[in-house]
Amino acid sequence: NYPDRPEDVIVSGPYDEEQVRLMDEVCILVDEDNNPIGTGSKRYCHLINNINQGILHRGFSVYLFDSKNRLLLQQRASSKITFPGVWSNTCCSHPLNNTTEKELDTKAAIQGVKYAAQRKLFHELGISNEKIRVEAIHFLTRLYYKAPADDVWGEHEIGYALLVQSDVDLHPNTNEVQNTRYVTEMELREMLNDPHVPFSPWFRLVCLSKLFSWWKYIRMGLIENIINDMAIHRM
Ligand code: DMA
Ligand code: MN
Repeated sequence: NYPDRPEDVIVSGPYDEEQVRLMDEVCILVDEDNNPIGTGSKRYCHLINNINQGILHRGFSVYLFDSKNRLLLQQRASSKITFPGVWSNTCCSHPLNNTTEKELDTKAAIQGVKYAAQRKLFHELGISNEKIRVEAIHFLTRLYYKAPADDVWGEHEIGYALLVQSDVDLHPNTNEVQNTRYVTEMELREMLNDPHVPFSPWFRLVCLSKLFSWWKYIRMGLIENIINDMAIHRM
C-alpha cells in the first residue's frame, strides 16, 4: 500500500454530480518507467497543476473491433469533466487501487488492466463481462502521453492499449457516452479529415501512429504480430 496524496483543490463548478463523485476513484501513480509509486484520486491525477509538476498515472484504452473488422468509436458524454463531447476509441479509463485486488499490480500490470477494462466496458457501454472475458482481451502496447483538456484538467498517462474482437450488444450509459459508431478504415479517415468532428487528443495521436498498422494485421487475422509489445512508446 502506498500513501495517498492530499487533495490540494476543491473542485466546484457546473459539473455533473455523478462525474464529480467518480473523481474520487483512486488511481495508480507511476514513474516514467511505469513503476507504481503511490495512489491519488482521479481528481488529483487530472488537474493540470499537478500534471505540470510531473504527476503521472496508469490508464488504458480499449480498441474493440467487430467480426467485420470495424472499430467501435464512442463520443464522450457532455457530462464528462475531462474531454467532454469528443469522439474517441471504444473505452478508456484507469485501473484502480480501491476496487478489487484484481486491478492492482501484477508484474507488468497487464492482467490488472484487463480486469479494469472489463469493468469499464460494462459501466460505459453495457457490454457484459460474460461476453468479453479477460482471456479475450489482448495487450497491444503501452503509450505515454500528456495533453491538456482545458485550463484546469488534462491527461498525463502511461496508457495500456488493449484489443478486443467481438460482436457485442451495446447499452451505453448516457452519463458517460453520448453516441457510438462502428467505422471502417475509410469511414474513420473521413471523420478525421472533417474539421467539424472533434476527437480526443490521444486517439488522434494513435490514429497518426499505430492504429492503421494494427488494423492491417487485424484484417489479415494476424493479431499475434501486434500483441505483447513491452516497449513504452512516447507519443
Ligand atoms: C482516461 O479515460 C484514460 C485514457 C486512456 C485517456 P476517461 O477520461 O474516459 O476515464 P473515465 O471514464 O474513468 O473518466
Ligand atoms: Mn487519466
